[in-house]
Amino acid sequence: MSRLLLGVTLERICKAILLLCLIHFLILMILYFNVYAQHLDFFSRLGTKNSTRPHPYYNFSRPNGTAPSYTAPAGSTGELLPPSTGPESNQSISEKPLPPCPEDPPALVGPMLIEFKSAINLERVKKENPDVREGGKYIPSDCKAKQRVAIIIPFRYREHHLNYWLHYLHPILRRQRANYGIYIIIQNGDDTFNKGKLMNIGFLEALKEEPYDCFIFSDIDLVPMDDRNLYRCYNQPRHYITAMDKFGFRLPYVNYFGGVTGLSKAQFLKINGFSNEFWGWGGEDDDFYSRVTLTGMKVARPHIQIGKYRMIKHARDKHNEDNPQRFVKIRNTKMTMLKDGLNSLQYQVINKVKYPLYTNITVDVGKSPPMSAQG
Ligand code: UD2
Ligand code: MN
Repeated sequence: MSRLLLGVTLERICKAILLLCLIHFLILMILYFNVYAQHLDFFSRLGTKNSTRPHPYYNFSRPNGTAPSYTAPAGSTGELLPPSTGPESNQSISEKPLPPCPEDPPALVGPMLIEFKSAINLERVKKENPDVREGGKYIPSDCKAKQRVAIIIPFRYREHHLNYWLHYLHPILRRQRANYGIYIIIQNGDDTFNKGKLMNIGFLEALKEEPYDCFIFSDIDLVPMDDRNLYRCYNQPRHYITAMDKFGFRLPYVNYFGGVTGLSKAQFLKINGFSNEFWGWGGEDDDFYSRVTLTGMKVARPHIQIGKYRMIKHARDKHNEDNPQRFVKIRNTKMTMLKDGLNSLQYQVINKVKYPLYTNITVDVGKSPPMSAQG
């Protein structure tokens, strides 16, 4: 009897152990499948992430340059890649070759409304052009511009005009995908203004900063009315103005070369720059035109629909009176141009300040010689 009892007890213990083993096995199986399922989920999520959400610098990391174009977030102008924010993005941009900027930039809008009545706030202009760097420099981040363009502006006491110029020109130049820098060359003191000298100084000083290929010399009071008027240099010196409101949307004479002109570095060197000897208003632009034609070059202009300009109305400035010597001087360009220009330029830089939207260079150009010595 006691043996039978012992046998039954042993059998129960064995069953209990078996049951425990079974339960243990089941628990292990459940745990195992749970963990495996999580892994599956993790990998599947990883896979989905990779295929639907591009890496922030995805555009730059494709080897064959066929990256899908960046779509700007709603509400933005849709024209630019986001500005670089840190070393990582800079590195990504600089390491990968960018495609060349298009000949016809797609963001251009064509004819624009230009007016000089609204008040301009430069802080707002800066906010609206966040990718313009210190000193008024801009480099397109989504393509490589063929030319580096220095814009040289002769200046004294025209802050009001400068604000309009910056307000209109920065967005235009950015849409044009230009790689550019803005140089405001200020004549120090109240002596007679010398625009030609300021242009020559701008050329040399800009070249000290960057290896510019193209130089655009612009009055501060001139704004293009169509952004298809590309601020670039061509195989001939360029006059960007084909029609101006000041002249009833015509030009005063066919050889007129004032206002906004552009020459490559080689073209400007070939003509020995501007004359340094035109003190006061007038003539330096006609002399400049003669330099171009006397060296066998021709001036080209854009189509009349594209080359329209507005000039801010203004009175003649003090210390920039008519230069009575100009008529004699412009007859002698052929004789004077080889010894009067970049190769005879004398000046001193008084200071250079880099503002967010432009670089200011204040210079001493010397004094005009007495009238009797000017002939
Ligand atoms: C015409 C020409 C200009 C030049 C000038 C004669 C046009 C559109 N432009 O302009 O290129 O040939 O005649 O010298 O026809 N400036 C100052 N402060 C001054 C004086 C001049 O900043 O006190 C600068 C400023 O950039 C100005 C430029 O020099 O836009 C030309 O002077 P202007 O505007 O008085 O001459 P304007 O309009 O007759
Ligand atoms: Mn003017």
